[in-house]
Amino acid sequence: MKDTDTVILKLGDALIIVDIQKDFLPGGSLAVDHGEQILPVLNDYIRLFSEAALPIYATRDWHPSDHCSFISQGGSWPSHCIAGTPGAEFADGLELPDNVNIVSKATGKDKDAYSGFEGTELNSRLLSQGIKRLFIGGLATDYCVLNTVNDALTRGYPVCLLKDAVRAIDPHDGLVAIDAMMQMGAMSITLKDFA
Ligand code: VGL
Ligand code: ZN
Repeated sequence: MKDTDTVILKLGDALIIVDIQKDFLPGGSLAVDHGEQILPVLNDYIRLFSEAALPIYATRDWHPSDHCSFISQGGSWPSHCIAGTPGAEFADGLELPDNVNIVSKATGKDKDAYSGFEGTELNSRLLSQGIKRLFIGGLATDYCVLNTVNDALTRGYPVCLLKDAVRAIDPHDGLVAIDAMMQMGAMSITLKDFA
């Protein structure tokens, strides 16, 4: 975006907050370094969307205790975000509104899903709410944010990546992921771009 442009929120916009769960934050079983730094930024985005009466979605990793992605099952991750456990809860510092739209993903034992669109009703809910453009931030840049953004672009939504509200599991992979999302057509914005 050009220096002189500002983002003006409009009807048809929605905020998608990806996987801000205790297990992905310091102290959690799959903690993203500095993940807590994006909480106040996401809270600012939440306020912007709430004040404009625009919908807010929050995805969550919602795994069974024997999920295929866990090392104990031959997968590559420590156990994390087991449905109904404290680690799967949204972070205490995230100020989600009461009317937040929650999307649970990777809920079956045999399939992982990094994208909020994969195996969920996210797209049909967006369509039924008349959503035309998505603002996406959260954790982790190199996995669930990357895949959610790519799926959104593939489904035809213009996407604004909230660059000041993402953190990566691997910082280098995070930079590569941001490049890939821009290459796919996402626009990178920060809070400063709002009027
Ligand atoms: C995620 C690894 C495993 C994520 C979820 O939310 O980015 N990463 N499960
Ligand atoms: Zn997971």
